[in-house]
Amino acid sequence: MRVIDSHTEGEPTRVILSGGPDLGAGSVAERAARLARAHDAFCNSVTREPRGTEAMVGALLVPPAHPDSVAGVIYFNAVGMLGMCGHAAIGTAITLAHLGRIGPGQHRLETPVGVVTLELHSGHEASVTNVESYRLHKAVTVDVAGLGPVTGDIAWGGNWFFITRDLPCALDITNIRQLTDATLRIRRTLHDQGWTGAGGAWIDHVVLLAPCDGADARNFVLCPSGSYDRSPCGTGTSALLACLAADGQLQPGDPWVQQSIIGSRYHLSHVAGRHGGIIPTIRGRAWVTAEADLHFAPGDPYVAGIPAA
Ligand code: PYC
Repeated sequence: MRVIDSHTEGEPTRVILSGGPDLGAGSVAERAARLARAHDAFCNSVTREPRGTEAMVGALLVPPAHPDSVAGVIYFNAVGMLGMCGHAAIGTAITLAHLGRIGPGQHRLETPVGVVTLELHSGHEASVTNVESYRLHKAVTVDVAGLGPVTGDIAWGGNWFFITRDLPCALDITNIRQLTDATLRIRRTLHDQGWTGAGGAWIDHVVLLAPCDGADARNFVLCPSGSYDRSPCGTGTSALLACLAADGQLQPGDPWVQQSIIGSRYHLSHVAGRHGGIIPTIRGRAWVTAEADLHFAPGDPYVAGIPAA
């Protein structure tokens, strides 16, 4: 299986160029549903140890449904599918540029939740214009064991997020264990109390937000696998901008700088969406880290990855 690895502001992406399953014809959403239904072992083998890591996002390139798109892509992590993925879309842009498949300018990329636009800038920088993002519920309060009441918004940015400013401790890299534990509890409580995204979707990401010197905010983001986002989370910050716009705190075109828990940054802005939400654009940097062939030797007991803890 031929792959190219990259990291976007610290968060890893593995683009699968060949050796993935045949998902047949149809929209990227239909092919993502087939991947989720029938190809667990493939996804796990790419993202889980010993070949992957808990933070790894796989990006399976598929032929686009429309000829004017540069590619279709299905994002997944060590526990399942992602609708969209901001850091991995920037990683995909830099990888496609590395392969000579795109140059400067704008390119359509089909994802299971809609078409996004990639724009390659100079050097290692790219932008992704995301799907329409919106807030579903404002100021939801849940009583979390060991933390007390936690209030936040439930919003969509290509994945589902709970976004709160109620912090268990400082958003500092030395507090990763405590932040992970707190956000896992928040996520479990939301689930136990019946809070979902649209259509009953699992709220699988939690964002903790704090003021920040030199940026508009700093975040810690819990991802579905239980790992944290090393980047400032493109879909999470899209969901945040949707909340700020809904509250009148951010106007179309206003710049927003989002810092991650490791100190890396995205630059964002938005325009109004067609359905009452916003269309965010996320700008960040990515670097190719490896071009490799993954091997799956007969008899390897961990050929489909080590089961998630
Ligand atoms: O950048 O959207 C993102 C993302 C989601 C999960 C990890 N990164």
